[in-house]
Amino acid sequence: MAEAGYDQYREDRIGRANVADTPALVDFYEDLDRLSAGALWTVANKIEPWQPAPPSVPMLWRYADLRPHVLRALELVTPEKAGRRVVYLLNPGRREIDAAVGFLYTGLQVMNAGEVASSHRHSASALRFIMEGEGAYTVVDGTEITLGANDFVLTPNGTWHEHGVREGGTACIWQDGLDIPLMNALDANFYEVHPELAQARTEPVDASTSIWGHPGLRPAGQEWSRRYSPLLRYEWARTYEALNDYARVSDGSRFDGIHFDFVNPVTGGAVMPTMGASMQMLRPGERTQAHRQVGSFVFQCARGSGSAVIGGRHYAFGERDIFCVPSWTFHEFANGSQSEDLCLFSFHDLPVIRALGLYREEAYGENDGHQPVLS
Ligand code: 1HN
Repeated sequence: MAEAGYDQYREDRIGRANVADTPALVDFYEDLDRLSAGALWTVANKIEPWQPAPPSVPMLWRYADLRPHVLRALELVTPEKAGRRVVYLLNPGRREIDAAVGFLYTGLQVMNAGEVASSHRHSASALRFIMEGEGAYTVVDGTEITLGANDFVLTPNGTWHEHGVREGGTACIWQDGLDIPLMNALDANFYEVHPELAQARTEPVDASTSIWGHPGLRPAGQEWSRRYSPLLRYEWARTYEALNDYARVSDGSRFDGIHFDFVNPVTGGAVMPTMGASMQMLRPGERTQAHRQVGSFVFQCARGSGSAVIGGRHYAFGERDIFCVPSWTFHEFANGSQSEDLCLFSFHDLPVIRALGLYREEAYGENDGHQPVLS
């Protein structure tokens, strides 16, 4: 559970109704409760915080801790029986909705060479960030997509999708990110198994990349009006080249360093209606200033190592470690290495926050932009 320092950090943001219990009030509350009703002032502190007061706590999940258990799952269950063979990450403040942070779910999926996980579709949007292994692929709406380390891949809501690892490949692990808790909170989730278990490949392998994956070039005459990006894979080699190219001419953001959003090439907007994703780079020795945003974030260290201060708590992380930043929580990053760059992949719910007009951000105003670290 959250430690005392962090609880205080949360408590300080919550307003307080100030009605003391009397015997008459207790009677009153009991009468209301029997009618499935309640007095607002008894819950006002909980449901009307002055500012977002997320039940999610900052978390760091170390890959070195998780990986042996992810591999253990290979021996324990098959994709046929399990549907998807995944170890998911659970925020202690979000147990009841199985979220990693806010209304975002994340997990580590593992498949062996020659395995397939059957096709399904759902209202939830999904994304993948590839961690290790050779030969993985996913099939999204008739297109097979090759998955390589640090590739970012979309499985938009409503699309049929299945995964596998080709014969001759190795055990593959990737991070899944889904808006499942949000879909369930909205009571909007539908789920369907493909009648054939595997879909027909109606397009050539990696067709979406060949058509839509060229910066500054839009395929003439190709219509696209769906609410998600037609580009389904954002290849690491190109992303990394872009980061380095940007870094050559700019210091980027004081909060995020060299920072790109993955976007829908048709609209320039987020890749899916509910979730967006980013890749950022901190140069050797770089330290960012703290800010906070309305929105929940899941990060994966894609390259290098570094540290973060999130809500006053300090975390040191290495490659493949995953951490989260709850909404409206100050966070800052540092790359302590003097020779290696640090790259952070992240996904978030900002498309929802922005669509509802709820986005805000604020810089940490004191101490040159750096939070005091809580004991
Ligand atoms: C899902 O469809 C996948 O397709 C992975 O690989 C994880 C977690 C919850 C709901 C659907 C996948 C999921 C999921």
